[in-house]
Amino acid sequence: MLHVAAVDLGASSGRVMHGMFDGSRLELEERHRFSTRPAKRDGHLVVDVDHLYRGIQTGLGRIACANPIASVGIDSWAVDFGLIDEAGRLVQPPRHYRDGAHEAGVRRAVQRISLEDLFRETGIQLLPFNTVYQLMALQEENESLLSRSRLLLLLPDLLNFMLTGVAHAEWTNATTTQLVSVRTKGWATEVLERLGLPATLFPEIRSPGTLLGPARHLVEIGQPQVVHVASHDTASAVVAVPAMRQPYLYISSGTWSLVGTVVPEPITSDDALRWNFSNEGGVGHYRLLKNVMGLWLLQELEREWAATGESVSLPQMLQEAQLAEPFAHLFDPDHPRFLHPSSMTEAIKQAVMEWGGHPPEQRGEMVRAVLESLALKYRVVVEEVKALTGFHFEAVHVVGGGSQNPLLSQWTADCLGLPVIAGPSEASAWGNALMQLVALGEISDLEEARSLSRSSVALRTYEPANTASWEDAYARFRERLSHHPTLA
Ligand code: ADP
Ligand code: LRH
Repeated sequence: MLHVAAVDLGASSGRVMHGMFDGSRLELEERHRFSTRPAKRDGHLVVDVDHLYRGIQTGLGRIACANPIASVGIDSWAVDFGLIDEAGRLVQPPRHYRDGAHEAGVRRAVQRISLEDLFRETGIQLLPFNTVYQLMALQEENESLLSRSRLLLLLPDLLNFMLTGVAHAEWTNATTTQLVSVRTKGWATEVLERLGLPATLFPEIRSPGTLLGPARHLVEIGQPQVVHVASHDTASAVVAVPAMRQPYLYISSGTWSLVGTVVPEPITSDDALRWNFSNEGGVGHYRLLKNVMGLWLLQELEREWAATGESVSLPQMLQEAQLAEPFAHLFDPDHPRFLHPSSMTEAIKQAVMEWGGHPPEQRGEMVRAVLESLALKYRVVVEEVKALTGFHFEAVHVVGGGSQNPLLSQWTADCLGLPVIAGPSEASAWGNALMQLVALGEISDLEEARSLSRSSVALRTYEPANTASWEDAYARFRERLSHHPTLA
């Protein structure tokens, strides 16, 4: 039996999964889970790197006490990074992408390069927290910060560096910086120059599925090999999509919902620019997708209710939502106000009212509003994906924690008029473990990985029903979107 450790740092929780491969079947079991929510320092939201590192050590220790770990792979949410000085230390705690300070970076960037040029060169959608804008904001705040920095390491690269002492940039996550060229597939040097960002900050890019080196700082657990997996969590999730054939449609459903397909080459057409699509690097493909705000909306509502003593379980929330009136409080879940509102409850009410609706008051109404609006927004994005690619889809694969939400899965099927194939719920960890097997030479390629994921995970199918009323709601949703367009 081969034992691997898949560390998946999702935007709400981090988990260390124990992968067990017997040559034909892969099993994954959770050994440790910890929060990845940002900390607050000096008025900013920051990534608590020490907390993440300790969580990783604890999880690895739990696997290693019973089994020798052959390899470790780390994936995480995209775009966030640490700046390292000459001594290999962080120059300051990495900012978290939900920190409000990045907006200034967008303004600074567009003074130097047009958003259109940036998109055509990188193929990445405008999200105000992309690494490029975070860097521009830091540069504006503190001119000396970048000159004191020797290297920029995205979060998984930073943690790999802490384990091994080796500094690389893994390809899939590097593309989310909006600083990798779709033409050369290396760092976009002309863009860096126009933005005044030092090219020396950016380490050599390495492909997923390659060995990085031994975890020399983990002597107590035998210094396992560290592998470059697809270190962007969404890229790892796409590796594990259990699709039988191309083209396939997926929704990676967690804190965010990433809705898209895979394409052999980036699509940077006028429509892709207008609709704000991304072409993120994948394993042997590009991931043509768009960010939808996702279950973050629900997570924040849960948190706010719990803070007022109204603690309620997810199944109960879903039951209440099912009893609420359909399509009564629709809104665009991608309005920038939802990125980090002081009150999610108030932000949703405001958005519903701006669309001419009555604000939801009851918990069930609120949850129903969120889930229906997400399903309708998925449909908007799916129609755009179809228009961009000319692809025809027969089903949609929903992976990630959200694939365990039966109501959202059913409504997604109803709204898209397509069967939803739900699972795996820990897709990023699966993709992570599978790429370790590729790097170790245990399996040969992505196709084999995909069929291993198909045969090892229980999937659930939701057939579309009630499509006529969803069709109606979609027409109304589109009309309101066109009257109240929001960026992205
Ligand atoms: P991330 O990787 O971004 O941290 P996950 O993929 O773990 O997120 O998804 C977390 C979300 O999945 C939760 O916020 C919750 O809405 C949903 N989820 C997780 N478990 C369940 C469950 N058993 N039933 C319904 N929804 C669930
Ligand atoms: C999902 C994700 C997504 C990014 C966001 C910052 O966890 O990686 O793909 O856009 O986090």
